[in-house]
Amino acid sequence: MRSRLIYAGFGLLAALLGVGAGHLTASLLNPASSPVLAVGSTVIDLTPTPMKEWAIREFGNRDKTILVGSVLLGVLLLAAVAGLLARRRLALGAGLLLLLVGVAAAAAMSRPTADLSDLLPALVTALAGVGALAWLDRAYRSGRRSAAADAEDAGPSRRGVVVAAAVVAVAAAALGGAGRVIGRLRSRPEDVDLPTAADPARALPEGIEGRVPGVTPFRTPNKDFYRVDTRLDTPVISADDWTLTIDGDVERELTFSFEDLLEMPLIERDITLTCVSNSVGGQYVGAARWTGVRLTDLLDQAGVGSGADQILSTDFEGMTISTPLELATDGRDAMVALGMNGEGLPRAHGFPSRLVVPGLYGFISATKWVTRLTLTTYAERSAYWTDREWATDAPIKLSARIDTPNALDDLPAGENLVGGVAWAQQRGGVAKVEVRVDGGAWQAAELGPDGGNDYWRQWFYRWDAAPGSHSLAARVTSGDGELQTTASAEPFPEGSSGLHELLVNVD
Ligand SMILES: Nc1nc2c(c(=O)[nH]1)N[C@H]1C(S)=C(S)[C@@H](COP(=O)(O)O)O[C@H]1N2
Ligand SMILES: [Mo]
Repeated sequence: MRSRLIYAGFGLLAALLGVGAGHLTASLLNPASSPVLAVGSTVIDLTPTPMKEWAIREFGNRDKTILVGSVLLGVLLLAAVAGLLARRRLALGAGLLLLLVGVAAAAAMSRPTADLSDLLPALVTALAGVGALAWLDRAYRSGRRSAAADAEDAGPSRRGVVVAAAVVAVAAAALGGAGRVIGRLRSRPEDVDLPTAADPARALPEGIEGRVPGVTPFRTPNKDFYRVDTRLDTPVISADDWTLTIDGDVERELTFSFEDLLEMPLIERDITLTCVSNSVGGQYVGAARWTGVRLTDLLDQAGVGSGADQILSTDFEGMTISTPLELATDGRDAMVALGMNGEGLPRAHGFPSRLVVPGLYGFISATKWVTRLTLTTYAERSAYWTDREWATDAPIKLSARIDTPNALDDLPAGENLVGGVAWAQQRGGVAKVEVRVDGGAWQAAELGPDGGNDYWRQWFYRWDAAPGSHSLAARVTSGDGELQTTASAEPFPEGSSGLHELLVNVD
């Protein structure tokens, strides 16, 4: 019994060492080829849409941590089994470990831009894992032999096993830790000197977050901006190697370098981005100042043919997003963005360059790490989320969110500030926000400053609260006169709707 436990532990340690060594190798070469991340990414691609939606709903921003954690847990369970097999015959246990690494290698190689060097992390994982298992097994067996030879004194030899196990554990932790540090260092943002925009934005007025505690800041700092994409790593792309190609149904196929784009006239705009997976009251929305080249400036140079109805954008690794050509070129401030809040794009948000199209959910417009814009038709080409049954035409639905108080808060009786943000991009912006208490009459809230029609607006309402339990709801009316619908819808397939409503207690 005890030797079984010990061998299961050997399997675990060997796997941890392998994963740590593989992760370190990948962090030096290509983060996406890390065995655990490669398996995780494949799982993301293969997961059916309803399950993905469920995970995003249940786990929110932690969905990826939970996915990677589950993959790791699965690997460790199987590694324990490999340890048990090694107790019978080392070759059996090593065989199972190699099988696991083989799956990871296949996952890493199945990525569209994979090359042979992406096999290296798996190779290192295999060597480290099997090597550690063999070494632990030898330490155990030689301990057993010397214990049998000298039954009086099994101490030192048992110590041999403990030392070997400790060495492997420390090495695994050190390698994994080094991999993380290197990964973080490499994904530091590159310095970009953004030229002054030829067409700058107005100065953004000061928000009301200082006066109304709990209200979301008027501008989202880059480090707090929500992140949604299909990746588990943060791509490290050098601006010097990067190019953007415009092809498909165009008169001239064009390719721009990062420098080329920086030399073109830049526009600067305040735009609120929203994810289609945002549930009512959710956090997948953020507001930033974007700097970039107007999309139509680039398309006009290329000369768009008359047949196209779709811009199919492709990221550096072949992930695709489709945008309705007509909407992207109808005069709105769609851009190939190079800057976010006065800096180059953070790597997590698309460095060197991404698309930003006001008024469309990110999944049909906001391609990060974009390298290609192909003018084509919906009949001819489909994109990642279209293939997963999401809508192709998805304007952002207008919505009001209550940031403060929080649901189930205990509030003092008397005046309380209810506040939040509301958005109605490409619908004339936010003209009115109203608050309803306990299903009563809608009351006008006070609005924060105006950041433009594509930007969200803060709001607050002075509520004279009586003791008891109360429900609060908010709704927005756009500058175009559209009132937010009460009809509730799930994010799939074209965005959530309904009122953000919550319960609070007043003492
Ligand atoms: N290359 C790439 N771009 C992408 C995605 C992606 O998965 N891959 N996700 C899109 C989605 S669904 C949204 S909502 C926005 C989010 O942008 P952010 O992470 O900068 O907030 O990016 C879009 N661009
Ligand atoms: Mo999204």
